Amino acid sequence: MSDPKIKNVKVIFTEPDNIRLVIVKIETSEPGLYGIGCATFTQRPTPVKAAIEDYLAPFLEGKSVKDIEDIWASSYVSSYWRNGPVLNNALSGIDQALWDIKGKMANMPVYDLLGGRSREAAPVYVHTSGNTNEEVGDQMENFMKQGFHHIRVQVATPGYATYGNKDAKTGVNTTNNKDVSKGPISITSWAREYEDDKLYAHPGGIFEPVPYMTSALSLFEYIRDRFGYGVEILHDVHERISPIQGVWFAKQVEKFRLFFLEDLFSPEDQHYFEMVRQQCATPIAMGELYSTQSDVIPMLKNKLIDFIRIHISDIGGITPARKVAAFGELMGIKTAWHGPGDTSPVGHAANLALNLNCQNFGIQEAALFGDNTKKVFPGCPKLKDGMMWSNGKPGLGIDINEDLAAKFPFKEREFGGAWDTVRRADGSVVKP
Ligand code: GCO
Ligand code: MG
Repeated sequence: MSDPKIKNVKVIFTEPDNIRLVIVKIETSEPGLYGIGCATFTQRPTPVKAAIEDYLAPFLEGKSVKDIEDIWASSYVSSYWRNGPVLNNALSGIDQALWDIKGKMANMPVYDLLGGRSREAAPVYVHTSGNTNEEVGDQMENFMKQGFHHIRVQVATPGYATYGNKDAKTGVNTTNNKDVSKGPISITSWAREYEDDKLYAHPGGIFEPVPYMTSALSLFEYIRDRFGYGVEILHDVHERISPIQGVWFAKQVEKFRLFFLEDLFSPEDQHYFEMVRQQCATPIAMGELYSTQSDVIPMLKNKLIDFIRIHISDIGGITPARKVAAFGELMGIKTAWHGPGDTSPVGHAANLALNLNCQNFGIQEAALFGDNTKKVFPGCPKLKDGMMWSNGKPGLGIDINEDLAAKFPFKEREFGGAWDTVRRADGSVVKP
């Protein structure tokens, strides 16, 4: 095999469908041989670009593309202080692009480099959300008709803001609960107005745990009454309730037999999972907020979670993710890599390579990519019959149309596109 060198490392910004994506392209000394990788930290794209262009590119140009392990390890420590979503997304873009190149050089898909497939396609889950239980039920029915068996369900909390329901209008004047038997009346002037013409990663507004838990439990009851217990439902708490409320909620949820309950606690409170384990058998998913491969170790070592929800570019790409997956396999814990719209199609292709290879694959979160996104990324993984399918092409099997990508520059966003602040009725900040 020839020994191509890293000739040029490019960072490509593109926003084909209202989500900012960061892609790394590595061009090699071998004409026509290049690789692409996902470095998408959609809330902070510019520091990722700087970390690559100012530091990793000069550090790597001229090096052989072959030794991904050495490139990963030397880049990881090249900043002395390491980890975190900025440096690890930068590293992930490089890492995934090198795996793409290695697959192309070997003329085989990355999952074959990892040891071949353990399944033909990867089951996925899709998102439903609505202002009423009926609305969520109707969306679910629609997805079930398309063959989806695993469905995430989120519903608005009347009178308050809610995670996962982007339609929920928020802001001071629409947080309109005035009935204290339903929840506290918001007194804060610190919450910002929700403006239709603004692009938000996710609207903020006023969130209250008790009304939220009440509406979520009524949703699960409604869904099980309407569809029975055969279909798999998932729910994301998004770390918004207090630890002890989380313990209580996990017990209430148990009877609805969820496929998994996600982000019940924030990483800062994850020691509470011991309490949940002692009191109920609700399957637990955790990890999208981890920004280093070692964050998950205590959760795997003590069997405190059932599904690893890591956003693989946040820990540095395929190289660390396959090791986390292997550790999970030995502990009987499955993967459920993070994969909403702010994981680029390249990131999904990387997830898919691991999903087809790893014995302990659990489920893959699917994003329904927009038409522009599919055009910018030829080879975007396909969804059919509730599964994500590989096209079997060498490398990650996906490409980027740079000219088209350039036609979708990042749109202006207030505060550079920060996640909007979520507050309690008294004005205090809620983890989003
Ligand atoms: C999920 C996540 C996302 C994140 C988003 C952050 O389970 O898909 O919670 O919705 O909130 O990716 O940008
Ligand atoms: Mg989540």
